[in-house]
Amino acid sequence: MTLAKLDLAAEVDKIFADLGVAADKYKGGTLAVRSPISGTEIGRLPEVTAADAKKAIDAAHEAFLEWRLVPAPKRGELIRLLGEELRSAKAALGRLVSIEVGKVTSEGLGEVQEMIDICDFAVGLSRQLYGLTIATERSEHRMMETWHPLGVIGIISAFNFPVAVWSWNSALAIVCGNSTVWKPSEKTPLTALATQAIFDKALARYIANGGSAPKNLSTLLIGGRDIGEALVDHEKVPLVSATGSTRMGREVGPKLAQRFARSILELGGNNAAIVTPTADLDLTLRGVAFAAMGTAGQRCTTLRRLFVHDSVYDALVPRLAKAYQSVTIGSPLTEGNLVGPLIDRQAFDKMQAALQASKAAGGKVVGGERVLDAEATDAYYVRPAIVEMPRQTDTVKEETFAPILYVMKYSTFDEALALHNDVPQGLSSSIFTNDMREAETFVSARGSDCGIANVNIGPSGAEIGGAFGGEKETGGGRESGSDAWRAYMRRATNTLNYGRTLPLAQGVKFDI
Ligand code: UN1
Repeated sequence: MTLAKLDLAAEVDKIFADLGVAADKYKGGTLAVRSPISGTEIGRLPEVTAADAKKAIDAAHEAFLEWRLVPAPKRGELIRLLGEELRSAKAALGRLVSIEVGKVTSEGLGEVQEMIDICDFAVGLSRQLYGLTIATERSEHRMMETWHPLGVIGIISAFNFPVAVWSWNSALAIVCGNSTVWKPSEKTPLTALATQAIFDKALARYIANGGSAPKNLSTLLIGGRDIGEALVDHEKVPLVSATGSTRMGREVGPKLAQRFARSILELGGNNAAIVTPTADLDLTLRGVAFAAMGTAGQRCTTLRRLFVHDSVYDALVPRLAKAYQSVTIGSPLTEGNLVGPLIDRQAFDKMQAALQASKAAGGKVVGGERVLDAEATDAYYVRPAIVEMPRQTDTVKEETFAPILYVMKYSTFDEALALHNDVPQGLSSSIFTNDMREAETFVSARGSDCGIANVNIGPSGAEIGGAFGGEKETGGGRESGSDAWRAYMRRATNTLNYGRTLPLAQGVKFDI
């Protein structure tokens, strides 16, 4: 069957019917959604206005005032149920991710697994929101710190991880005692709607089991840019976690700072890997192939720059180019395909422009051409491109959200490190080496300047247990594991005097 003839709208109907979502939630509205698999319309969602958004944020604030009083382990119980609901909906939601974003089946399912994983993490965390007890300089005093819920957490997410990023933020925010308001990408509102329905099921079970939770604990707002602005501008939103382009971050960051609100920014990446003389080339080949071509090059963590040592260049790069020519491209719903479509025409145009610019700068391009256009004129499948570059040009230093891997030669390790860090972005990075000195240097203070630095695995596909995020133009935010939860709480330092005298700190005297 040709791509254009796939009845994806019918599949969407079936998924929503199973999740109990009424058709008027995703049909007959103004926001049209197309599946990148076929380019055909699969939904038309009603949108809210900025005024509705403001009211919804006020209501979320009311929810916060109640939810913060529920003990954290009880809040964890809600997220435990969310994890259970996600487990039962994994196949359906994973399929919907594939239909709406174009991810191949295992990656669509993997995205839902990432949601389940963060729920498990957050459940444990709900009993571990620890503060310190600190030695005081005064006798019969005690000093400690306490972590309190923060307020309404705004979540602005991107198309490429349409639901996992919501869960990283929401699972933590909710166990931390906050309410959340979510503005998903306009390209992927259907998966957001499905996720909200799954959350609502968990909430209904939590309440049926005797749990207490306010209305409007988790709110989904479907709409355009003005909804994001409402979140950024609303005084009752103390933290906005925003994933997207550096351009978006440059607008959102200063606006939040202006009103002293916090931000977690997850912006562009321009991730690189260094392949050294001692690298295991079979492993490198597989690591590079997944990191550069997986998700059709549309992860923030996608591998975009490869620095290969002179001595292994000819042993690796032709093999890699061959893998680029033989990788299976096609419907992500067909088992065995590894590369699905780009999200839309704009992504395709940007990819072509970057390839043109790299050619003009002396790049040698393999791949990059559009394929399967005869089967679906409105879908944009491309052969991933591998581009041998004479040097790291301005085009290479930009993030193009498409499967383009720029390959460059190096001769000394220090030169490779310098090139590696010489870009504005700082999300993820890798080194392929069996030389302990190189590996350790790469992850040391003078090595990779990124938030994520790996050895002998590619830069993409991080687990949720670590903190996720990056430096420089990537925005500095951290989400997911480790102590990223602290961003969703406010810290109070408490000093308690259980004596009968009033010694002042620093030996100050004030006797009246
Ligand atoms: C993103 O691309 O926005 O590390 C997030 C990874 C995934 C998350 C990517 N776990 O590639």
